[in-house]
Amino acid sequence: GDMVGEVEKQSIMHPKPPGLTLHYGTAGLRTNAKHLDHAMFRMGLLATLRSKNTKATIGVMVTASHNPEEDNGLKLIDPMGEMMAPAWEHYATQLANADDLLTVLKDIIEKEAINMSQEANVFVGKDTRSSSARLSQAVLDGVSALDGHNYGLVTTPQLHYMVRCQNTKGKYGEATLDGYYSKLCQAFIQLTKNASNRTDDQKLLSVDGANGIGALKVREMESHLKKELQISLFNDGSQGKLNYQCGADFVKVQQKPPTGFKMNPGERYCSFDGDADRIVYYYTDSEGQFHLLDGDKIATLMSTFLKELLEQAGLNLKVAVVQTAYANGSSTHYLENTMKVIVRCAKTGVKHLHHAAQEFDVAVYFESNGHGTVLFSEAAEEKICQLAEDPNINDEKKRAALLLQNTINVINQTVGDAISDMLFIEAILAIKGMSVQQWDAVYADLPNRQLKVKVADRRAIDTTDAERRAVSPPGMQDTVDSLVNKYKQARSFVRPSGTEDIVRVYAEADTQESADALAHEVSLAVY
Ligand code: 16G
Ligand code: ZN
Repeated sequence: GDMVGEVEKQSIMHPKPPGLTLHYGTAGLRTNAKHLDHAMFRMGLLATLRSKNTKATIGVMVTASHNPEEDNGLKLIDPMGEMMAPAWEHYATQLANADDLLTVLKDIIEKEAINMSQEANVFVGKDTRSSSARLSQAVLDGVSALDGHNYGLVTTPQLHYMVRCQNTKGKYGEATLDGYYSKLCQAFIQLTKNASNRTDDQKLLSVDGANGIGALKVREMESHLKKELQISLFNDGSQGKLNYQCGADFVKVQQKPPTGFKMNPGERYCSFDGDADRIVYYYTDSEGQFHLLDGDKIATLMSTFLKELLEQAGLNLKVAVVQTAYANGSSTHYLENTMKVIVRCAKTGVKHLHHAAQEFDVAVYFESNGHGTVLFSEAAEEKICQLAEDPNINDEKKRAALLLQNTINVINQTVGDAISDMLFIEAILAIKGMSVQQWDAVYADLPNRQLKVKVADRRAIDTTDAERRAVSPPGMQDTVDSLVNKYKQARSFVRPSGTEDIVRVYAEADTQESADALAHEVSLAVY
């Protein structure tokens, strides 16, 4: 059809650098922004095809998340706001690397039997990187959609949200930023009405915006919060560099506050990453000791809150928590044995957790690094709404049902969302009258250590059991097992990184010395 002819002309403006190979992986495409123009144009083409193929709106987000400012990248968003189906990731890689673009394009059209006269609709968004304006224009050049929409600056989860709203005809909300803020903030305000004796101090929260898009969007949202949450914004992009010495990844990896942060003992702090799909909390105690509340602590807080409400509401809905192998053993133990919720382990990467979570009535999923959200099945949502409207129930049930209903509305179910997670966490702490120290004290993290190991070929390592055990090279897992047996409360695993050319080693044990020693010994056993 027309599109192919158009592509021939346009692609001359977006030449592929010779010898460059890109890979569309767990985090989409990501590399130095200098090398991405052709890939952006081509992903605009792919989004158009995906839209015709699904007969729905598709999203394209230009961002490299927590990577340095010099990098950029892109992710495609499927109709319900989830990440693009794995089957199409392969097309993305093929298209990004094709020397003969038209042939690959025609191949995809044929294989997927795409009706080229079908309308396309693509939403495009970008983060605050200096290269994002130029690269999102390249995407738009590739989008030959009749009804494309350029959202400009948005967080990654905001674009996921817009796509879902658009494809569910308003059932999920309005596909505008104002619609997003209204839905989340109204739910937040309703939730906090259930917090008795909330003091002004408890309404204060310090947010590290990683000098990125999250900071901008928190500012935009502020008036919707009606002072029920009073945010002090740091690293708002006015001075510092994106993700540099700040942000969720820095805080999690370094186990310390963003550089230059003056922390007051006992106060709550949180950090977003560069595209605001990750969040971690932290505080210092009266001795000046730093405490991190990561994705595991967040999942515990959320799942406990939900389980208690479902019990109060008398609803027979099961709560599950989906984690990865990196989840601290104490969190898994607490969830299984004290909270008695179902715990599942999924492979690293948000799409795997999201997929596993879809099996349950109510599922909280989080990676330790702070990416996560809550999913409610359609049936669960229906039961909750029915109960909330039932005139014949007692006050306790009514309160629980209404809280659950507002919880559904405060959550962005399409993907982990720092802003939405923050509002939900703040609401839980307010309703429970819980301080950040009390939240932290729910369980104590086991000391742990992560190491990177350089090997000749990381693909020689194959894993099973959600990456917790290696099946090759032969004998390696046996060695790891015998090392683990030397220590108390110990656990260790080895997996090839999906984002770097290295192998990652994780170890935990009863003391930091033991965890360090175990990680070291296991890293020597990797080959
Ligand atoms: C990607 C994933 C992140 C995961 C990380 C692991 C998404 C959006 N991002 O950044 O969730 O934690 O990869 O990296 O899925 P690794 O394979 O190098 O350990
Ligand atoms: Zn991110």
